[in-house]
Formats: sequence, structure tokens, C-alpha cells
Amino acid sequence: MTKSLTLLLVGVVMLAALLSGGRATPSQDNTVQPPPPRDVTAQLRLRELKCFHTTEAGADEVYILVYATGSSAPTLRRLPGPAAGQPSGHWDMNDGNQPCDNPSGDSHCITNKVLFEKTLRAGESWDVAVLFEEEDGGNSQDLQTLAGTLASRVPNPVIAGAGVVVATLAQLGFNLTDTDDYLGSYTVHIENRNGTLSTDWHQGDRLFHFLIDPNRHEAMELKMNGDGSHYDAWFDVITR
Ligand SMILES: [Ca+2]
Ligand SMILES: [Ca+2]
Ligand SMILES: [Ca+2]
Repeated sequence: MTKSLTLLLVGVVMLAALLSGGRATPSQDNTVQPPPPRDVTAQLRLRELKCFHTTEAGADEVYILVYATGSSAPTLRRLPGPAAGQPSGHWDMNDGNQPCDNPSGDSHCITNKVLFEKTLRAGESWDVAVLFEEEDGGNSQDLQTLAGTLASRVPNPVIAGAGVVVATLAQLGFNLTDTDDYLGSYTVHIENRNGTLSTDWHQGDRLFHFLIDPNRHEAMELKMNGDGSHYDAWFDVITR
């Protein structure tokens, strides 16, 4: 009798524990937890660059410098990269009826170039300066060596402005306005706000049109007229 009662009590206690455990699980699942901060991979793209007037007779030799600072090592890149056997790269661009992305000659337009790509943690941001150049004399400085020195003098290109980046590069021996032509520039601040990218565009030098898409703030268009040129360009920042 005592033994059966003990067994019965143990049984009741176990059942109660089981039921309480069964109820506790859905109640915990229903608690609203904020989603963990999400990493986002941001890509700054040149959608298209179109030549309406070159700086010189014949084709322009166009290249782009992209200077970026953020939470890790600063970067300074030149696009396009050098072809085999060449010290530095460029696109041959012209203002006639040439095709886009012409593989064997001058191009009237070039399309879909990734200027900057980075995975940003929540709260992380990067500041990027984009400088459009046309090669005449050329520059032979090593960009990765320059990046560190440039960053010590211009830690944030968006706050300083594109003009200060250009002037500082000239002080460091990379003269973008003398030996080469300077078409135009802008800066952009890209931030991961709780898993969503926010984009702030800022005008640089030598622009005669600058428009942030009112319906899509991560897209921007501009028109450049540096050193007698006329180039139109379209950009956006996307999540990859
Ligand atoms: Ca030129
Ligand atoms: Ca030329
Ligand atoms: Ca040239």
C-alpha cells in the first residue's frame, strides 16, 4: 500500500514535470526576440559611363581611382587593372558612334563595373571617394603603399571631400590634375543600419549635374566636365 502510493506520487510528479516542460517550450518560442544584427555585403557599382566629349583628339584613356576608409585597412584601387605587360590600365573611350564595352577598339560607353565591395557588420560604415581620370603623362606610384599614407592625412574622404583627396594625392606624388586630366569626382558613405544598407552621396569636383534618384536613394547619376570633357555616369549601391 505504501509502496504503491509512493509509485503513484512519483508518477504524478513526473507527469507534472513533463506537462510543465511541454507548456514552457511554446511560451519561450512565443517571446519576441530582436533579430541578431545582420552582416550585409555592399557593392558600389558603376552602372554605365558614357563619353559625349573627350579631353583630346582621338580616344581618352579613362581610369577610375577608388579610395576607401572604414573599420579595416584603407584601400586605393585603380580600375581597370593593368593588362598583361602594361604598367597601368585604362578604357579607350570616344565620343562617336562606337559600341559599349568594345573589346577591340574605342568604346562610347562602359558598363557594370564593381567599384567597391565590402561585408559590413551592423553599425559598420565605409567612406569612399571615386575619382575619374584620363591618362596623359601617367603616374607610376604604388597605390597600396600610398593608401596608408593617404589615410593618415585624410582619414575620412566623405568629410574631407573629394578635392582634399586629390590635393593630398598630388602632395604624395600622384598628380591627378597635371600629368593626367581630371574628369570629375564624388564621395559616398555606406552604412549597415541594423541589417539594412544606407547610402549618402556627396558631390565632388567638376560636375555640372548631380541627382540622387528620388525613388531609389541608393542610385545616383552625374555629369562631368573636367578638362574640357563631357561624361555622364550612373551608379548604385546594392546588397549582394
Ligand atoms: Ca587628355
Ligand atoms: Ca588619347
Ligand atoms: Ca590621354
